[in-house]
Amino acid sequence: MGNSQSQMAGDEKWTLLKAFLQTMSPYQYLNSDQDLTTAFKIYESVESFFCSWDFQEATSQAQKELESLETTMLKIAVTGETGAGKSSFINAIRGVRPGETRAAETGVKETTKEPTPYDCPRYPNVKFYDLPGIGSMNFKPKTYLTNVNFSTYDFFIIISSERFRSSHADLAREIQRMKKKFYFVRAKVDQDLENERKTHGNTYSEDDTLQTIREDCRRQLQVMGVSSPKVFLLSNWEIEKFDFHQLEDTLEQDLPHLKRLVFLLSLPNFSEEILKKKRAELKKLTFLIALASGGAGAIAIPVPNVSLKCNIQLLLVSTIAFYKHLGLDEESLSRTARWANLPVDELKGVMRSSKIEDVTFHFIQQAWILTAGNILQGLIGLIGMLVFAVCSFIITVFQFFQVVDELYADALRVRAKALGEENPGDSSGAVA
Ligand SMILES: Nc1nc2c(ncn2[C@@H]2O[C@H](COP(=O)(O)OP(=O)(O)OP(=O)(O)O)[C@@H](O)[C@H]2O)c(=O)[nH]1
Ligand SMILES: [Mg+2]
Repeated sequence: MGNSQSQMAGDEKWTLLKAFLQTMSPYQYLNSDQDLTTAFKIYESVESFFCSWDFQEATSQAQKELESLETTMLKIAVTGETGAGKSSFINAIRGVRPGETRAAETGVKETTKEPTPYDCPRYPNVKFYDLPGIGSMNFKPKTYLTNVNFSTYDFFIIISSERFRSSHADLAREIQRMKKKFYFVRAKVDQDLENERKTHGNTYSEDDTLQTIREDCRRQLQVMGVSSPKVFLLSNWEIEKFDFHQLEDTLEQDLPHLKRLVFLLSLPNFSEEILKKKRAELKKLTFLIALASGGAGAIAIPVPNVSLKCNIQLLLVSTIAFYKHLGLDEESLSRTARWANLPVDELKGVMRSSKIEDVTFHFIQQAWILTAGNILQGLIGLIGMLVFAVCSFIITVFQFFQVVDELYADALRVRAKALGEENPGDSSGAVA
């Protein structure tokens, strides 16, 4: 089988693949041209991978990549002056409300004296470290950074509020000198705006005030020798406003591949943008899972007339993980329900996917056989030309694409319900 595949000319393969994917579109597993193009490209590279390498080699590489995703750690240090809003920020970015069990303690008197790690509820491998306040008198950035063990962190977020202080720039410069990245956050801008409004009455402009603060922070950092500072203005009380999501985007984009993914998956599902990004990343992950599922642990699946193999256990674990990533597992739903002050059953009531407790080995196997049936039916005439391993791979990809789309639509419905938006059931229309 492998030989006939490798002998096929490039154009012929392309035509076969196109025909194959076009057969798929009536099943609506692919949602957009972009999905199709991505699928084409990935299929091509996977196919050449299968042809030029040992299949076991390909699957074990995919398995290793999935394992490293499980073990990738991300440590984010949050520092800044005492009382600036560091702990409040750590709660806000993790989607945790003050007073919850996992919340960082906040308050008007100095509360954080030791670096304290806070896990992300959905992803314990992502930790925010609440560092002690830097104070402003005789601040020695070098000693401070040594004391907090600076080298263990992936990057720093410096939180300031009210006005710029030289200690901020001293710290930023020292972080850069130690070859680490930092992001400068001006918190409590809600308060700044309120003060400006009271002072200037009718002549007050929110945009102008924000621009002035932003420029002032940037200029002062640069004057004190900090190069290309990234400055974000935000309120820990109103994360939908100002630069909160821009900061999340920037952190995500600046991280290397696996850390980027774990950071994104750790973010709460408050914004539709985050959910959309998660959906795209989970679809990409699908290709890895499909590749890995053909290796160790793969069992014969009873599909009529074809000998296909798949590691259903891996698909089961991955499907359950996808519920978690999209906030649809029992624990996440309970947290969202507490956050929204709603009975958890009301959130579950808007979901249309299978209940997580029904997702069993048997359930996944049946779903796989069903997808295989649909796909193979459309492939009569072509099937003989495909490597069986590639067939199993494609079936898994399409099954998971469907799972991701269904769970994404549910995540939108749950989000809408939790935010009190009307007709949450209609949110599925947003799936593009
Ligand atoms: N208006 C407003 N108040 C905030 C914001 N962030 C924090 N606060 C308030 O500022 C005070 C200090 O916040 P914390 O988050 O405890 O500050 P901290 O930097 O962790 O303080 P220490 O741990 O003592 O160094 C608290 O009363 C918060 O409620 C914000 O964005 N806007
Ligand atoms: Mg604190």
